[in-house]
Amino acid sequence: MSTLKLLTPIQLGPYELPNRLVMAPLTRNRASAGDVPVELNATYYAQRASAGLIVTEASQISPQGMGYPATPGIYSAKQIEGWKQVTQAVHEKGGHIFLQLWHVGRISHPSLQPNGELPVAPSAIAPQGMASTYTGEQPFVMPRALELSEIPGIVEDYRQAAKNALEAGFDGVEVHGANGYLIDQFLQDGSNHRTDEYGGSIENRARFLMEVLEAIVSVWGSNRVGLRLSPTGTFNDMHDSNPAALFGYVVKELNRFNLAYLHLVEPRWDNPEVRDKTKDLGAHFFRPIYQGKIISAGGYNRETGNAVLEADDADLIAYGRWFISNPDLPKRFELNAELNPYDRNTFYGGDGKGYTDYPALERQIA
Ligand code: 8OZ
Repeated sequence: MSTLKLLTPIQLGPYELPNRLVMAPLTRNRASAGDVPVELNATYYAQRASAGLIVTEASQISPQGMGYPATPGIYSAKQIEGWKQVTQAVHEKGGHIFLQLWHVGRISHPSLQPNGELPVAPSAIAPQGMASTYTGEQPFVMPRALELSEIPGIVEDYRQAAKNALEAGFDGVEVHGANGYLIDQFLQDGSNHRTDEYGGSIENRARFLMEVLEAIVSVWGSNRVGLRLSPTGTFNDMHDSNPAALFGYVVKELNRFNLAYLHLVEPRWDNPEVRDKTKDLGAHFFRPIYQGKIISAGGYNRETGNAVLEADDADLIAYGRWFISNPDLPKRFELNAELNPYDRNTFYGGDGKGYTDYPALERQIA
């Protein structure tokens, strides 16, 4: 029998999870027209219900929050109905599933926005790089800086999306504060040059996140709400003049919420150069600052993930690509079985190929 700490139970908020493997939030671009989840998506998530916790793919809280083709939303009645199939299918298999709430901010494109409008952001600063659209990649455009008077409306969109998630039968929600999307754009001074109470000081830049958390906690209570941050991430052209001070402050502030967890995107362990330069901002750095549970994500395998738990730097480990290709990942870790390789060509968009057709062990042995 395996003695992997990864496979020991853990209490997360009100839930007793059977293991410490989290299925990471993974954008797969397979929602149907109207950005509605369908049966195929329910099958995919249900196949992975043996994860201690599933965090869904990022799901836009409003039409304005969308930034990629065929990502699901959580603002319309049809989307709520679509998600119900997903939560029911996962619960029938005994799993737990949180919905990730998303607003992409400037990481969008007029072709994905209502009435072809400009994407919105804290400041009119265009990210370097390309947007993903229905007609392929196109350069990011200059976003429109949000008026001060618009910000409460976006906080309300988060609140309503949180209510919708409750109605759809989720076990909790995760706020996407990572990877260069709207919340991260407010946090980091490379993308936030505002001069009002949402810009300038660290406290001001963190205000939007705190207001979003308060709104969502008012719906769910604190212990079924998680937050994802990426303090060292550079994806989507993110940078900050003092990330240690910024994220140190933010994480300390989180203690007043008693959230279900803090989910940290680590610098990639398979890139030692990056890790060495930034090691002070991984889970190890935040462990003494944060009083709640920590999920660590970042290119882990069975051994490296378990080692983080053994070192007590985190409580759970999120796996992305390995959960794509191995629906029964906890079982495979238990048996130390071989893993199915993943096919990057089918990560984003398409049908069941590379989505619901990765075999579980039983099917391979049978
Ligand atoms: C990869 C492709 C599209 C979106 C993220 C939601 O980085 C994403 C994402 C990742 O968090």
